[in-house]
Amino acid sequence: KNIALVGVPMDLGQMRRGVDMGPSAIRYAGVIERLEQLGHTVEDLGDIRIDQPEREHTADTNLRNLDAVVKGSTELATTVRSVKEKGDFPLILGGDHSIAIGSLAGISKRYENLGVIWYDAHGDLNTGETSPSGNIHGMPLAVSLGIGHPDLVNILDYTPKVKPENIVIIGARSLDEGERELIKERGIRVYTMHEIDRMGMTKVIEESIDYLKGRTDGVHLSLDLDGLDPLDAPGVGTPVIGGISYRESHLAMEMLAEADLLTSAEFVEVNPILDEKNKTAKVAVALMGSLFGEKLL
Ligand code: DIR
Ligand code: MN
Ligand code: MN
Ligand code: MN
Repeated sequence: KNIALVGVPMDLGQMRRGVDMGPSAIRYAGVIERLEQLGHTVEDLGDIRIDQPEREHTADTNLRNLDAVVKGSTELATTVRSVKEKGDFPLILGGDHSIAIGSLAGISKRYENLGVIWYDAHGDLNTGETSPSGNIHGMPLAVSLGIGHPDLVNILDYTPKVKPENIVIIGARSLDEGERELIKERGIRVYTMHEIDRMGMTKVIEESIDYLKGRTDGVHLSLDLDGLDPLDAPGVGTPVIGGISYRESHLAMEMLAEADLLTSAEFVEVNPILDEKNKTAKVAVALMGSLFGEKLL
């Protein structure tokens, strides 16, 4: 594959500063070498420019840092769109999860039915009305469905970016009330920790692949490192105990690699300030290895 690496040093979608250093931490953990060893061509496009906002709240909204997030998302969307136009595989490094708004805006333009695998402890399905925090990193999946602040929803001048029936959420264990309602109302497929425990990750991924294969013409993986258990991925801003293990995550990546289903991916919420000796970035890079075909034998 021709992989185009895009860093997004964004930390304005939530309150734990430091996640803007995620792309550096992931590069430092050896992502380029790891993927090149597998025979892929990697072009590092560097980092998207993120403005530092003058004040936290925009006058007409409770969404924190809205203008700066809109601007960064638009720039990311434009970059990712040109990567897709070249036919390369965008691998986007976060940054907090608000960056998925720009990723999906740039990617989905080329697809009639883009599928999305949302690997996360959270649903990221809040709006300004349902959000308990005002943090945009809790909203990107709703925004991509066309639900939320118009400035976010209309990035690159089209909406929605994804259809509810083309989404699979894996690893959920913390959902807000409005998110639960939206999941039920729109019929979004969710494998919570309960299903992962009960069915095993093998079955969860097999079902997800079968489900998406029939209905989509491309699939984006949006992997929030807080989907993993905090014991395995401690360097995240909103850890939730009882998560997906390191081994289960590797299995999931290996199965996705075998299915050759994905057309883009992003790894988000790596925060080196909260981490233990860059462990979480190293985990992210190990998972990317599996996702791009690494095998022991
Ligand atoms: C919470 C946390 N649901 C919110 N969301 C997170 O602020 O909307 N998403 N951490 O990854
Ligand atoms: Mn910062
Ligand atoms: Mn998330
Ligand atoms: Mn999360």
